[in-house]
Amino acid sequence: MPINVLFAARPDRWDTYEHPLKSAIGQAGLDAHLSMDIPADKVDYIVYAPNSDVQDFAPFTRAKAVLNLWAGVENVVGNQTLNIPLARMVDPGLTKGMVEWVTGHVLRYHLGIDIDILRKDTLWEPRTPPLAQERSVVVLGLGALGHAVTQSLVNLGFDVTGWSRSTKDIQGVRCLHGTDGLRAALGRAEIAVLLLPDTPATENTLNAETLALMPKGARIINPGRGPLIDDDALLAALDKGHIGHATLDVFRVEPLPSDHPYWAHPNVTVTPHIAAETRASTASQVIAENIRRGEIGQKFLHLVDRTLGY
Ligand code: NDP
Ligand code: OXD
Repeated sequence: MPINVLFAARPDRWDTYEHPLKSAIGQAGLDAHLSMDIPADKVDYIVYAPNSDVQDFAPFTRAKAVLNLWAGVENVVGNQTLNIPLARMVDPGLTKGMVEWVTGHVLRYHLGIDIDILRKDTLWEPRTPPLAQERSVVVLGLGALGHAVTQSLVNLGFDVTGWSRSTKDIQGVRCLHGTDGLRAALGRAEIAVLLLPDTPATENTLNAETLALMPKGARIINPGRGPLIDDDALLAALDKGHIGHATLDVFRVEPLPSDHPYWAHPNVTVTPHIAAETRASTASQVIAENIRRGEIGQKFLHLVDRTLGY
């Protein structure tokens, strides 16, 4: 009997995923039937996007795991009907995309790319851009994405500090943790990158008190999640000039409402949650590997800790 794999995502994602998923599942040596339409009580695995129609997992009585297509699980982790393992997405393609996006924005701030573009009426005042080694960058979150980002920044020569919940040892990175670690990290954050998950413990990591710890003129790049930042506190810090600029890819409400003050703020760049996307070709291999593991009773990769929320 084939393994039944339900593709529970928005219908427009099917065209992107059907072929790569079928091919990865075949290459993993699995006999599987992949479809968007399988009776709930016949489903063995659920390939899942939190914005799909499936919100009640109770009818999936024989399913062995939910395999999330997204890295972030804040919209599914608390689902009371979900009592089977939940794996989040760690996709080499997504990671590459995030590394490129963050590195690009760090370089944009570091080199002053926005500032140095001359108009006809601006003064011709050449300014030597600093070297990366003179720039302190702090990455909050050292998981799949944060870790990879630190490596890219270290390779460019930046002075990199990372902060996470547990202790870490990453070559070339000053690794800090805990409340004191956050204070020390932010104290040196000329540029801060947020790659934390959205959990009760990370909400408002940047608030009035922690923003005040950052050096005057510091820049913030948030591709993590909107709730990591207290928006009113950030706007106040931007208005005072204490925070020099913020590049925000994620928001508490998306799309960002048209009357939100971020749109009009001269020192805020808004991007539409595009920092990194799950790439079907590489992500399909991860999903197929997890189905293979499930079939031979091995532990799933990238399991979410439901108590920690990520
Ligand atoms: P991981 O789960 O691999 O890493 C999360 C990191 O955050 C870990 O280092 C973890 O610490 C740290 N962390 C969690 N809670 C705390 C806490 N309370 N205090 C300090 N550190 C904490 O996630 P990823 O790296 O894969 O992804 C990070 C986030 O990026 C996702 O959750 C998602 O929100 C966002 N994202 C955004 C995208 C976009 O396009 N904008 C695309 C993809 C992801 P420890 O290592 O000790 O566990
Ligand atoms: C994700 C995202 O969590 O795209 O994968 O934000």
